[in-house]
Amino acid sequence: MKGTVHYEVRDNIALMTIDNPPVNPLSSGVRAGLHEGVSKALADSAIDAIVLTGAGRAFIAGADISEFGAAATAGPSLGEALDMMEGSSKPIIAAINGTAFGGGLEVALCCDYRVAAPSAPVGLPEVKLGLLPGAGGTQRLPRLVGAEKALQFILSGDPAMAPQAKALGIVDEVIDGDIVEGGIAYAKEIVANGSTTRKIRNEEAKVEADRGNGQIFDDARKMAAKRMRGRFAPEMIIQCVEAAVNLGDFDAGMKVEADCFRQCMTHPQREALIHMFFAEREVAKIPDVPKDTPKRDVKQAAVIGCGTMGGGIAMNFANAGIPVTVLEMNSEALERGLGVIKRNYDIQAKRGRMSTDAVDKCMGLITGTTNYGDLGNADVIIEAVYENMEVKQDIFRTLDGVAKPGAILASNTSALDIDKIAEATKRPGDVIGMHFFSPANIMRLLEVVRGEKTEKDVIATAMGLGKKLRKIAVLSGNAPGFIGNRMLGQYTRQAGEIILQGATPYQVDSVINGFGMPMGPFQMNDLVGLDLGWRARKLAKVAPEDVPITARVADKLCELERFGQKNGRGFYIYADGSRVGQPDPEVIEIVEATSAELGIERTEISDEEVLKRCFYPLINEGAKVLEEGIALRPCDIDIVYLNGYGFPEVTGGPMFWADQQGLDNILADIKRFGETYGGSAWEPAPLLEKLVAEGKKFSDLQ
Ligand code: 3H9
Repeated sequence: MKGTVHYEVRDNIALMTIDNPPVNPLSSGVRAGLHEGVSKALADSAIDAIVLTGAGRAFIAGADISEFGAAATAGPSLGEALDMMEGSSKPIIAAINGTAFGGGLEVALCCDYRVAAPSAPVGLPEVKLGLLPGAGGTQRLPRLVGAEKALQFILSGDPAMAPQAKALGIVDEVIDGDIVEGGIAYAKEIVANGSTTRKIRNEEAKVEADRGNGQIFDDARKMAAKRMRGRFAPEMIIQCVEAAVNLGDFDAGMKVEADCFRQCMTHPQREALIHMFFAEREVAKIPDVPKDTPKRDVKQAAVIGCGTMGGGIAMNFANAGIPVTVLEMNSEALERGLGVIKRNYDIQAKRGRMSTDAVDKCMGLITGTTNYGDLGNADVIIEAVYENMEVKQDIFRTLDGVAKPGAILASNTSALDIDKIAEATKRPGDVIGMHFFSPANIMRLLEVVRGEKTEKDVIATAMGLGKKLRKIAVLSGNAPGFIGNRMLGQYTRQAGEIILQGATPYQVDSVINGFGMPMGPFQMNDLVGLDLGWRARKLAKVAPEDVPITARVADKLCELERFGQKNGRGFYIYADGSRVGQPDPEVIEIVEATSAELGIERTEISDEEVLKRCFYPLINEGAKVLEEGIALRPCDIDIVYLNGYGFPEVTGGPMFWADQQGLDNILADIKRFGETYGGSAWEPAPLLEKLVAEGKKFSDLQ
């Protein structure tokens, strides 16, 4: 059995301490320990009250989610342990020492009283895992705080710190100092005052007051539709709280909760979201760079280039309290870049996301320069100039001359060879890729790219720095496009082909939006700017017949000065500076004319085919990326796609989604499309074929 509950007696008080490191989830041993401890205390006439607390940094982190989907475990269920607690004739006091989440808070709600350390967060985050509080939380919380507040609390899934939880009515007392001593003192006071117990299940006043008030639930449904579009759990939560309010019978409400919880547990969204929870933690683990690998100190940073990316990266450092110097080629560019940073901060302040003091503090941490000599004290220098190998090599050659020994030299390249960049220096071990995603101050993903000679402590430092900058860092091998952009190439190429074969850009975008991506490929093209590729091709004097067919439509749009969102016209029309584009019949004419020029016959393409043709080559490429060791595990790819490309969270990422579709089905479709359309996109990855032959999934590789 996993985990335990220690039992000791202090002055007629039974002290039960949950011990299941590191965060005390309710594993089998904890459930058994709770059941056993409470029955022991009840059977001992010398015990007046029970204090329940957690060892280490958490009270209880919730149900043990690693047990979900596994074989049933031995010992009492959580329900049985909670019934025993709620049936106790002796008062039980939860002394919440740290995190009380999910089932952990529900345990506390089965206690008669709750006291908490000021720094303890309490919350019901189940919704984030596609679940609902299934241990009575949906029935007890409305009885404690009313339906409206309970719904807000459960639907947001966000924690409240103990003082805020007290204001809400969830916690009875916030205790400074030793929480166990405080809890015991509180218990003695209860005993001295007549040992009154207080069972939330019997408190009806708040739910009675809400009965018949349908507005509360209408509002909750509106909010869920707006903020959690496509999510299954929120409606289940609302139905449970409705039952708590309207049924007027605690046990009947518990039955509704049990039924809704079961529906969530068997829903694919739950599996996907729990996969994401573990994946986020897994990506930090690098087999040959163990957790105890020493890290270099990063007290001062520098960024080369103060354009959109460089400015965003500098903001990340300032936000994390790390002083940063930004270097530009000349004072005009520098002033412009610093001006953009200030404007971005001002917008955040205006939206109430930052105080003006915080803006001043961040701006105070950013220094501009045009002189490489000023970078000598930086512990990490990130180059963020445009994608050109010679320019980058020049910069790294210069950095080699000015950076202090041991400084980490990073490139923000999104696709170029890190080893080639490193060759420009005499210290390739200190060179690494740190690929931020635009807008760099907002997007969570950081691809850390390991060169052939990158030192392990440099990798450990870059991964740790990602965490400090509040990013989620994923390690990638050094190959063109790394993980994300390499796979994306297949997706965008397919989208380009599909519109020449019969679909419209608007059909493709609508299918991809319907799948849950915030942007379809053509909306994305418009955002990035169609002119980037067009200008590059002009500069390189690419002959018209050599322009890839998938770029022909975009190039024609550019010839008509339709560059995308930046000038209000691209694949879409953006009226009056709106960021939401409207379809334009002229674009469809251009697409049709291009098909005709290329001799491609247009036929109707179903939405189902559009979806498969966009994502299956991306997944196939993902299998190649895994095979080549560019990504460590399938879950690393899932994290990249969720945090860098807007892949919908409820799918669990492309590789997890592929497993759910069935790899055999995907392989069969890839072969079928290959026969119809040909091209390298449809050459099945050997790993995909191997997994299908062995009846395995990507998740079997973890
Ligand atoms: C629930 O309670 C359902 C009930 O309503 C109904 C039941 C019938 N289980 O995040 P960290 C592991 S649903 C198993 O790095 P931190 C985690 O994987 C649950 N394992 O630390 C990691 O393992 P490893 C509702 C768990 O200090 C290690 O602990 N509860 C669980 O940054 C350290 O985690 C939640 O949703 C768990 N519940 O953050 C809370 N939690 O070292 C989920 C953590 O091998 N947990 N682990 O990689 C969290 O939000 C954060 O982990 C927490 C600690 C804030 C607790």
